[in-house]
Amino acid sequence: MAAFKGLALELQDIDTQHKPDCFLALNPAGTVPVLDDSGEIVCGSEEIVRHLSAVAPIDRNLDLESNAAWEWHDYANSVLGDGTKQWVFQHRDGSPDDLDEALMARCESNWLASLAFVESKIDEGGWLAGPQPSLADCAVFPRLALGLRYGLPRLDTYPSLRAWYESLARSKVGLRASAWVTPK
Ligand SMILES: N[C@@H](CCC(=O)N[C@@H](CS)C(=O)NCC(=O)O)C(=O)O
Repeated sequence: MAAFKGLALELQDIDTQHKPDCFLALNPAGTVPVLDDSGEIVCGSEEIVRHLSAVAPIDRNLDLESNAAWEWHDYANSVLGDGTKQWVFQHRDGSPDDLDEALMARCESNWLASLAFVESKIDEGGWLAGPQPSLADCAVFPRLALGLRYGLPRLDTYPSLRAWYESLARSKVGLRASAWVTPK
């Protein structure tokens, strides 16, 4: 979202299996994401979106408020995110010999179902929730970038989704929003 809004943001990865004390001091619950906005600590993606939309000037071209955009935010977190995160964790942290094949098959099937769903919803204007970019695009794009980074199936058979993804990925916004998953 910071990338979409053009806000400066310094990203710091947290190993959630070995949380540093300085991170737990910011958020005793120990969950990510956490935003440190010049000393003001905001925990949780929803709270961060609300904080940034309150403190940053409202950009009329970026819809952060409609129900449709928030439904996509929830979809990105729960259906797409929860449905595939074990794939990411195992491919990122585990050994290729120890993959839980049944779990990976479920993640792959959830991923493909999500791709088909997103493909069917891409607006004629090319955005996910209406004729302009919104929280929906901010929420879904990095999830897809993460899945692709860790080897989930590519978007080749979903032409609208692929066009949406690639045009974002090539843009300045997409390059920044996926910098943390793109190998250097
Ligand atoms: N709904 C919350 C979810 C926060 C959350 O569960 N984060 C997970 C990563 S997706 C986490 O920090 N897990 C590590 C842990 O709970 O120890 C949000 O979107 O901010």
